[in-house]
Amino acid sequence: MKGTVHYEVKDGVAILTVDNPPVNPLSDGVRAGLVDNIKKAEEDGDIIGVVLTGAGRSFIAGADISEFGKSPDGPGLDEAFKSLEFCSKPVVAAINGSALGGGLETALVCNYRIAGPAAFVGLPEVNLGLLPGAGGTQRLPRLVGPAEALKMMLTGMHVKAKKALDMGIIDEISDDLINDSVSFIKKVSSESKDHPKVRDLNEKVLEARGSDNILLEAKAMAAKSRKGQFAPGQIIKCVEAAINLDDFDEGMKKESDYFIECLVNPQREAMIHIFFGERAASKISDVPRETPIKDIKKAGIIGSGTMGGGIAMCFANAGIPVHIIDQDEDNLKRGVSVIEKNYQFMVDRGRMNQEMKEGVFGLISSSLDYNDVADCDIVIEAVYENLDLKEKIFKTLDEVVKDDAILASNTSGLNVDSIAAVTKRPELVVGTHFFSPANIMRLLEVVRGSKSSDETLATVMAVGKKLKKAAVVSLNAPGFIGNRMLFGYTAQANMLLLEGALPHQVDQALENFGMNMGPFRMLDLVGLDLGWRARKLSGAEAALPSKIGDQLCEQDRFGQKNGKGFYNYSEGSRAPNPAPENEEIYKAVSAENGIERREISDEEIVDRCILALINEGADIIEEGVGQRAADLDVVYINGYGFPIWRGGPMHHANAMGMAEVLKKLNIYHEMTKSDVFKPAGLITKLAEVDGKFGDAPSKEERKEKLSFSESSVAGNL
Ligand code: 3H9
Repeated sequence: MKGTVHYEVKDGVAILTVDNPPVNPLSDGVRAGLVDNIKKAEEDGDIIGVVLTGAGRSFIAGADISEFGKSPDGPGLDEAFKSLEFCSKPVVAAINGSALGGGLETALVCNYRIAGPAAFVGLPEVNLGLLPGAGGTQRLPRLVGPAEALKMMLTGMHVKAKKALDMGIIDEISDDLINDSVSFIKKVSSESKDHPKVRDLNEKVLEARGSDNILLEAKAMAAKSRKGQFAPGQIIKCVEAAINLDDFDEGMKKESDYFIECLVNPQREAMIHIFFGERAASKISDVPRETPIKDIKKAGIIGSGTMGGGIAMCFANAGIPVHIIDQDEDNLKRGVSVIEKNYQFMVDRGRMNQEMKEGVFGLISSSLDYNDVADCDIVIEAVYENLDLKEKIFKTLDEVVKDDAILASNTSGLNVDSIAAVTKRPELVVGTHFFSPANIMRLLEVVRGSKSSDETLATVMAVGKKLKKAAVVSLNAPGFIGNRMLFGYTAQANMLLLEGALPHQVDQALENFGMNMGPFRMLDLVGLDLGWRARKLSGAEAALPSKIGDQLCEQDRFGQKNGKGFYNYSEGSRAPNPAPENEEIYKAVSAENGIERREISDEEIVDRCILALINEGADIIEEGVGQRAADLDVVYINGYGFPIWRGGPMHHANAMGMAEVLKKLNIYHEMTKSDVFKPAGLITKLAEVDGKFGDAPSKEERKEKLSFSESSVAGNL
């Protein structure tokens, strides 16, 4: 059994400590421990009450996520919660750290809640495709009111102790949690035999009865921020039951039914795959866990443009002082004022207060002198993509920055080894590919140079975690992971346009599939002219998929930046309007290239674009450029708008079944004759054995992969 609950007695109070490192989930051993120890406290006539707390930095991080989809051993949560809620002696939840999901639900079945100053609470089940299924949807609305409860459950937000106190989720904050909880028990048990139960507090739910506003607002919120997800609707139905049903236990029954529907929905498996995938991605298979990590006390950024400014904000937000260098005073002033405006925007939106803004903005300094980053522990170069310029900067940094500092390049595709080679410390050089806007996008591709040391990699992964990024390692190979996959996806979108589809049809089909933004809206946002200008300079001919984009540029249609591209944009608006005037261009380019336009179904659009991602992803895994299939899913969800509820492209392939993936690839290969659909070796192998991406390779295969990856990277560059 996993986890346990310790029992000790202090001044006649039983102290129950949940111990299931590192975050104390409610695994089978914990549930059994709760039932046994509450019984023990009940049976001991000298015990006047119970304090429930957690060992280490967490109170209880929720149900054990790894148990979902299996048949768990030991007593269920229901039994453990009943023993707490109906204990004849008062029970205080002494919340020492995170009380999330089933953890907060545990605290809600206790009579009282006292929190340490660093504690935080939340019901983040929605992020796992679930709803709070241990009474959270029925008890939290009773405590804080249905509107606040819905906000917490639909966002999954963490609420710090101070705010939780203001909201009424906890009763007190204490610096001396256990002693104060014991004194609290002594006080309340001497005053009364009756102790409050959240299930009996009906006032706030009754107030909401008879008005639909709260539920309608929640539905609007879910439709906007959780498009395509199943759990939010279920959560709202649970709260509706809490508001409208007189009997608490009937509400609990509804919650249980709706929870089971979430549990068996494929979205739950997909989202839990990403939860564990993000955590697995932070571990590098051949870098030992005990590798020392450098302490990053100060960071430097070279370049004050959009990327540099965004990265600086990430460090400041994490409480790490950061110094920005630019070579141009006007650029620097502009860059710093953009950062200030971004923070002000957050203040205006109520996302931070003025004092917090001053605190984080105060961590950012700037100058024109490279010597000012000499004492930094990490310096990230974030200038535009030009190898000569980056090499020049790295030579200077190598001279001025202290010898043991890490030097990182925020490149989206340049060769990190070439950049490292100009320094005397290639082992301290890596790529850190942030995504724009860096202060918002969660993805961080960490590019492993051939000489990057274990310590450098482990440190940069730890920095990624501190900056709250989803950090994924890629070998130093063209396009790394994400852009290499994107290439085939956008090429297919463009080919579909050449073959007869229109941009809004392609975008709509992929947005209906769940993509955050269709490919043509994305191309308009990025700008169509980058490749076109480069080709004009070099005289290179556009490849077939780029021909329409280049023709649009010839007509001065560069995308959102000048109000027209694949779509038209009204002044000051980012909303795409159809551009029927482009249709003649599409027809002409198709005809010039001997392509007969035809009706194309939405199914074909989705199949071709998504299969292109999957097929390229399979090669990336087989070459060892990405460590594991789930890493690619983490990349695509956090950097490219793939729907989290489908679990990423590789998980989606697993859900389709590898035989089906192979069948479809063969059909489109035959139809298009394009190598994009020539089934990857890994897919063919997996289809033969009814396997899945992510099936553990044997030791021999892993060894083979690692040595192959080294040669393939060298060959690719
Ligand atoms: C639920 O409660 C459903 C109920 O309503 C109804 C039931 C009927 N279970 O994140 P970290 C592992 S659903 C199992 O790196 P941090 C994690 O995989 C649950 N394992 O640490 C990792 O393992 P490894 C609702 C868990 O300090 C290790 O712990 N609760 C669980 O950055 C460390 O995790 C949530 O959604 C778990 N519940 O952050 C909370 N939680 O070392 C989910 C973590 O092998 N958890 N692990 O890679 C979190 O948000 C963060 O882990 C937390 C700590 C903030 C607690």
